[in-house]
Amino acid sequence: MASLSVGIECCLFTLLLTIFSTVLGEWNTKDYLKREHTLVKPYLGPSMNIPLWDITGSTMITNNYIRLTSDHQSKQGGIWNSQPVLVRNWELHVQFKVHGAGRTLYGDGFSIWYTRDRMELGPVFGNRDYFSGLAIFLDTYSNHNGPHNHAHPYISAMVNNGSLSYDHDADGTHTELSGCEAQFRNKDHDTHISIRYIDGILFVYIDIDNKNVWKECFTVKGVHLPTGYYVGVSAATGELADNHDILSVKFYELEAPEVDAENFKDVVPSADFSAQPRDHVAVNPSSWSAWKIITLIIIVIGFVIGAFVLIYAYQKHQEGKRKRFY
Ligand SMILES: [Ca+2]
Repeated sequence: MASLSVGIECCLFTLLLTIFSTVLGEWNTKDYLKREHTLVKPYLGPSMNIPLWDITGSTMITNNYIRLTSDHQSKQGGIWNSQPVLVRNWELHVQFKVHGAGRTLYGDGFSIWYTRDRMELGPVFGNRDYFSGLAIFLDTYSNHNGPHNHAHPYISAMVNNGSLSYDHDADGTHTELSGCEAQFRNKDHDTHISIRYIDGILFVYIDIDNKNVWKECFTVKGVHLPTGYYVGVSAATGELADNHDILSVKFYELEAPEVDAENFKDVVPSADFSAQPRDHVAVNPSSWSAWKIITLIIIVIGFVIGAFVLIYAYQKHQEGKRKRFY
């Protein structure tokens, strides 16, 4: 009877602990909203600019949204936080609206950045190529009819140390870490994306179905990013166009008690795994253990065959002996 009650107490304690930590976890997320990396209404400060954020290119500020590009051809626009991110683990919520007159033809999309450089217009969704850091692309237009087997709009991640070029003609297929299809365009309701980077794992969630819940887009382990980079959002139109509007950017610091963020300032952006094999040959430690296993199997098979041959030879020898006796 005593052990039963101890068991129940133990279960209750675990249950309470779980509930407590869950509730505490949610509180923490809310408590650690970092104002210096956050963009919410009203956008404009007293001096008629956005405190701690800079705009570039075609970007327009209204009372209700930041328009990176309007629904016109050949536009590039961006908005960049001026404060480097000094926390190791974080979560970014971006509320956006992509919409336009095009029914079947529209583009090109926008991108959320965590990069070393900022405020440089360029060919990668309105930002520079050969960037250093992380990009989350929300690509609305499929540029090629080639080997990728997903529809658009398509959300994907790319990590770059400054040496890779984003290949528009291939929709970044060769450099993407992972991705998911997401019909986020021309919605009457709010559309959100969440980018969570915690202990080297990148989680991307979307809330685009007006259900007010996060749905997993993809998760990638082994993503290495330094601290000290900048958050930005940029967009571009080409021959095809769309309005690319940002309604809010909310930055949350996630707890990392044992880690000193200072230790991560010199990390070179890289990713252990990618969706497609890249041109360079990656060192894969698991292939060595695979070879070891194959060698071991060959040795075992060799021994077994050898044993059978010996037994067979021994039996033949015995038979020969017996024949001599008859
Ligand atoms: Ca594209």
